[in-house]
Amino acid sequence: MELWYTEKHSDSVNFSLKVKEHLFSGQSEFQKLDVLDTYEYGKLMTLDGLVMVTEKDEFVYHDMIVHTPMAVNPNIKNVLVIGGGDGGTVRELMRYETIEHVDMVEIDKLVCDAAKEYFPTISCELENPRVTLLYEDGVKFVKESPDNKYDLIIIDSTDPIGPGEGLFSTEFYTNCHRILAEDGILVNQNESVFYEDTQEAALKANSKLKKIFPIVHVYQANIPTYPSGYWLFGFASKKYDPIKDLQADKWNNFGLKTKYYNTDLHIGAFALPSFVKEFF
Ligand code: AG3
Repeated sequence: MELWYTEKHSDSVNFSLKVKEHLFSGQSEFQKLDVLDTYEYGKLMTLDGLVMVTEKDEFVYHDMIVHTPMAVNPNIKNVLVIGGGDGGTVRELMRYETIEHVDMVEIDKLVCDAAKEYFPTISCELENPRVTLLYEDGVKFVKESPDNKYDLIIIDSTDPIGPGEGLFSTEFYTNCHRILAEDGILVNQNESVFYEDTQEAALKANSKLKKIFPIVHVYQANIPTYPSGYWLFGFASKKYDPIKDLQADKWNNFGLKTKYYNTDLHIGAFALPSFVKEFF
């Protein structure tokens, strides 16, 4: 007998992985969480049945969501991560000795607990003393944060359904803008435009950001386990252009060994295919 996991990527497209073992299933007050061990992608975490991270391709997402803004402003010291309960974003941030503090606001403690238990290579920096982990609603947290507090905000969210919905709202982005420093950068996971199911979310997030920030761009990465594999991130800033202000030499001087990100790829990631350009 074979066991397969399937995520519906559209009404007529399924994505399936052959499963070795179903390791964990839990229900929090917010969502259902499962951990599966798969043949090709190693361990995989799903929330409400949708892939969040796999051991094999998480490096793409976490490299792109962290190193891209860090190479534009290598002086970033104070960071806010919204979501990101698996710990991958914090792990990459902690590689910079220059980062003084990270507040991570994850609504669901179960995500962190499962990550610590089943994904030690991803969650390994969650207990770092430079990280304050808060189990709170990110929407409420940004509403109550003081002005100009953070140099960088990373929105490491789920899709805009269930607990992630408010993290795609105008009110949330407006508060993010207010609590960012004058040279602050916001980066979000911006869904995909390939299938209609995620396209609307991708376009809405971008148009809302454009109404609030003077500089807004999307950039791309290949993440095989997300719908279509063609995934977008949003880059919004009050001051920095992601290409003109790229500090390649400074970033390369950090000497970080990265499996996906590099400063040549940084420039390429903002060069969008023609069909994508038409959307933005
Ligand atoms: N955040 C989830 C990205 C969206 C995936 N969507 C889907 N599979 N339908 C990933 C969190 C990684 N730290």
